[in-house]
Amino acid sequence: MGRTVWYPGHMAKGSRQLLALCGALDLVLEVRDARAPMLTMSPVAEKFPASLSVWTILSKADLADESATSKWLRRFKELGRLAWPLDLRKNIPDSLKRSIAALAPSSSHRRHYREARVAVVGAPNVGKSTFLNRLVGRRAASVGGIPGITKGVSWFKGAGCIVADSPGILDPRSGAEAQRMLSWLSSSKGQVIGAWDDLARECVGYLQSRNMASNVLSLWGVEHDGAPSEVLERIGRRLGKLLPGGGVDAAAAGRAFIDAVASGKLGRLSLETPDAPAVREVCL
Ligand SMILES: Nc1nc2c(ncn2[C@@H]2O[C@H](COP(=O)(O)OP(=O)(O)OP(=O)(O)O)[C@@H](O)[C@H]2O)c(=O)[nH]1
Ligand SMILES: [Mg+2]
Repeated sequence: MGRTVWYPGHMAKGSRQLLALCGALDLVLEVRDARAPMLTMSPVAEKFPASLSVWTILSKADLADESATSKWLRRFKELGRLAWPLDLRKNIPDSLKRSIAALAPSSSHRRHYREARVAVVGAPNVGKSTFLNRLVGRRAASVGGIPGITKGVSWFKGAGCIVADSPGILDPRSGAEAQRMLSWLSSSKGQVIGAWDDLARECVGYLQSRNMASNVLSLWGVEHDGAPSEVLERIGRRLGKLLPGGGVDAAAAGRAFIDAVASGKLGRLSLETPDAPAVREVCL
């Protein structure tokens, strides 16, 4: 895999802004993608002081493998961390809204403001702004299918709290492999490092290595065995992604495959489970 690591300027700025305001926060809501809770861990949340509570939202649970999500919930529980798996296309549970609305500002903040201050943080495109909109009950923050929609920290009035949206921040230590895996979970309209066919071949290879390729490709009736380039060739033929001479248009096939993986067209899929070796060793 390529070595280029993508770290746009707004991430460094967003990270600085969040760290500067952490002294004024009463709660952090960290949004992670339920399909890859380790890969999408926020590098900012771990820099906050241990005294600041962090609750985890496992977004896009509608796209994740249900048994993998149950395992993640057990793992979070073992670690004493609160976590909610949510399909943010729907309303969030009233119990979660009530728990947030019931928060009071910590004693050191009470002199300055009456309502609790909450920040929504997380990796790019995990659904932070969608979650914030659910929390405040209106389309307050911009949402989009590609990473990098939110560029800075902004505050919104919620029910019983003030909520900050923040830009998606990648872990600068995560490396190109982890970043490329994250693009398997985003829309194919997004920016990727390298070519779509390379990305798709890597994704096929990863799914094969985790025994997930047959599940994913059976829906298209594509044989999952063999070298990833052969599998991509079969995908291209199956989808009719052909060049004028009749050969497969590997880039178009790759893009269609990634889009189908990301959007759930090939069924529910989790890239990570707590019992499988982590792509990246990070602590929960
Ligand atoms: N299927 C599904 N899609 C979701 C869910 N949550 C968010 N999305 C979609 O994911 C995409 C990204 O959502 P945003 O809320 O913009 O994500 P973000 O984390 O704010 O992204 P940035 O600001 O770019 O870092 C949008 O297309 C949302 O509609 C979910 O639970 N399920
Ligand atoms: Mg956003």
